[in-house]
Amino acid sequence: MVSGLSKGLARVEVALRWDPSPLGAAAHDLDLIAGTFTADDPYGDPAYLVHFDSRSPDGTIALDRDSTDGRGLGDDEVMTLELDRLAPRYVRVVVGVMIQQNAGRLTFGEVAGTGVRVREGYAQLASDDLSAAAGATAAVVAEFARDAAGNWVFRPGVRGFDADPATFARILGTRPQ
Ligand SMILES: [Ca+2]
Repeated sequence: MVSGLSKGLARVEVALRWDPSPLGAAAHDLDLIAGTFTADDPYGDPAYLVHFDSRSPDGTIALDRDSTDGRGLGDDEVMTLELDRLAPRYVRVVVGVMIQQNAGRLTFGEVAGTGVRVREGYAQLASDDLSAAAGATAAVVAEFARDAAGNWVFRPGVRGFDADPATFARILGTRPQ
């Protein structure tokens, strides 16, 4: 875990992997998505979103690797977040995974080999197989927030949402129950 003496997180990476769908079945397309939140509405509407089709306006959050089917070795989607470069008005960043629902309802429990890792450099902050969200179609997988001193800290935890991608993009910042 992040030490109390830490200067705060600077550059973190969230990596997602999953296995392709069975032969003959529709492709399983999972997407990493990040939402940023400002001090005046930290649990409300995202200030902006970053995903396969949307870039961060200041380039601090980027999707470096994108997949529509989970094929290939290693991580299928990778997002880099340069938290130390975010403007002070941003106080919270939420990273989620959403499953495209192109061929009917598809949950994490029906996608093989799911895994999310959160790293800063060589330090692993979290690793999760998303089994806690087995019945969900989207999930928050990592949250970063500024502490009282303005330093970025990591808040681990996987939280499933029963929402399609468009809905999840709107509500991923809601306060945990
Ligand atoms: Ca994808």
